Amino acid sequence: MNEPVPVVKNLEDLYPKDALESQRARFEHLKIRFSELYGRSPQFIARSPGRVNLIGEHIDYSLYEVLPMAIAADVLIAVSPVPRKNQEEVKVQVENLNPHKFKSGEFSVQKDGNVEIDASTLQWTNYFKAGFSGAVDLLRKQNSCFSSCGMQVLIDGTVPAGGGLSSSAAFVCASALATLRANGSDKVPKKELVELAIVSERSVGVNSGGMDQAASVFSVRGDAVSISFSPELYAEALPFPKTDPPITFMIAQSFIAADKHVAAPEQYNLRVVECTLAAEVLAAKLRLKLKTDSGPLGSSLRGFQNAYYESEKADQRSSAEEQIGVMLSLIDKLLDNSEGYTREEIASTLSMSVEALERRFMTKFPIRAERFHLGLRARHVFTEALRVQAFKQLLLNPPADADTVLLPRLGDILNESHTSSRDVYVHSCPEIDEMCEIAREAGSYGGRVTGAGWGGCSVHLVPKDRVEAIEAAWEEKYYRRREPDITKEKLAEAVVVSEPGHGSMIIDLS
Ligand code: NG1
Ligand code: MG
Repeated sequence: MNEPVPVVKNLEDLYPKDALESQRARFEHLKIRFSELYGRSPQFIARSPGRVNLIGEHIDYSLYEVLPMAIAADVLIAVSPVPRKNQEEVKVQVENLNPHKFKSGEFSVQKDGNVEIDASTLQWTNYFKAGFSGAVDLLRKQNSCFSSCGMQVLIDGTVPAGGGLSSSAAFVCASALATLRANGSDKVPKKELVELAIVSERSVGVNSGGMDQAASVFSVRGDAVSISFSPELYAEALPFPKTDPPITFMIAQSFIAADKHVAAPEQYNLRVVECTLAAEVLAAKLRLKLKTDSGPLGSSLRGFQNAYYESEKADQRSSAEEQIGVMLSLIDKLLDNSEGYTREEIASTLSMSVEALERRFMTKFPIRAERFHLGLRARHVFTEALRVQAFKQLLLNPPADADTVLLPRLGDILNESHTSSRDVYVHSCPEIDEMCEIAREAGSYGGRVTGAGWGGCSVHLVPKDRVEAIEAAWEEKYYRRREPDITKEKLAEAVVVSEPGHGSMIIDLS
């Protein structure tokens, strides 16, 4: 778990056989463009993949376990370090293989490593800067005199942006890894990389949890990964049982852009605030003291569960599932589910002023909402945490009959998760709901919105022999209705059957 990010020379270690040829061509193209741009060859390539979350949606920032897997789509960053001469400031040049979509950028780095990030504007290079700064901070903690070298970088990303597959985390993780390696760290511990990428991404995006960065770094080819956050970050490969028919996931784009910089971030940050306030209100009502934890706002529903089970009120011996069951009965007793709470009501329960409440929970990302649905949001979190456990147990101890027992049960859990996302947490959208319906009618075992939602992607567990039928159903009933002239290429990108891919790596070109 805390082994270093692998350094490889051969692409065979990285991609499945059938993808090797096209990946080789892609790497060659990146190297050639690099030499054309900078007049020298790159020294290495840092790579980090996107992910699809199988189950455990919007519960990472409440510090409950999630089950994602890395996908084949990834971010490659070709790098040539530029040595620092004495005290001069150095430059970092950032170019993208697709310069029309991603305008190049250049920034200078002072000796103290300081880099300015203007998070109020939508610049893709901010994500590079975020990873860069996080890496420099880490190196300065290890050696207070450290100053970064300059860098020339060229980036190629294949994870669709705003599609719920976590292009941002792939980019931040790859940027941080590239910076660490450029500055001589050739053994980058995975856990350190993840922890710094989580904090870095919070400086440019939203108050996110840590699932995406952990999935991008820790994943192992062929397996899902179970990621827990309490008492501390921990990741473990979760192999899929070999079944007949084999477990197959389809990922489908809705082409509704869940743009992190317009409506979605406000919704996302509001959910983080609602969950944190649910924890605070529950604790206040039971006179429990919450410890500061790694939740984005310093406390979490999991922190509440821990505090409850450390108090005399609770039976310490209960299993994880029993404990969450108790949490559900507590919210029924203590939280109102109808209208939601006003700021005044919450502040009064927490014995603070509305100003103090806003200062503590709503300053970093301002929130406009008037009502806060603490009961509903907590209900989703606890039931989803239970669904993750049920899903994981089925993978670890699969019942014998895959076709008639295991796969339909897994599918049911995905469907229940979607219903909760749609009705209780309210982070799906009508288009994704429709895509889930269409897939089920065409024979999927079950499916759900994946990632932050409000657009983006859905994930479906399907019988292998239904893949084409489900694809055809989406094409006819969803994609062509929305966009009659949709191209073959766009359709091919819209739906993928992704094998679980490998996590972050360095490809050494020396
Ligand atoms: P997306 O928007 O799919 O990358 C976001 C968060 C995750 C998690 C999911 C919902 C970021 C970087 N990531 O993922 O941490 O909370 O939503 O489960 O914002
Ligand atoms: Mg993201």
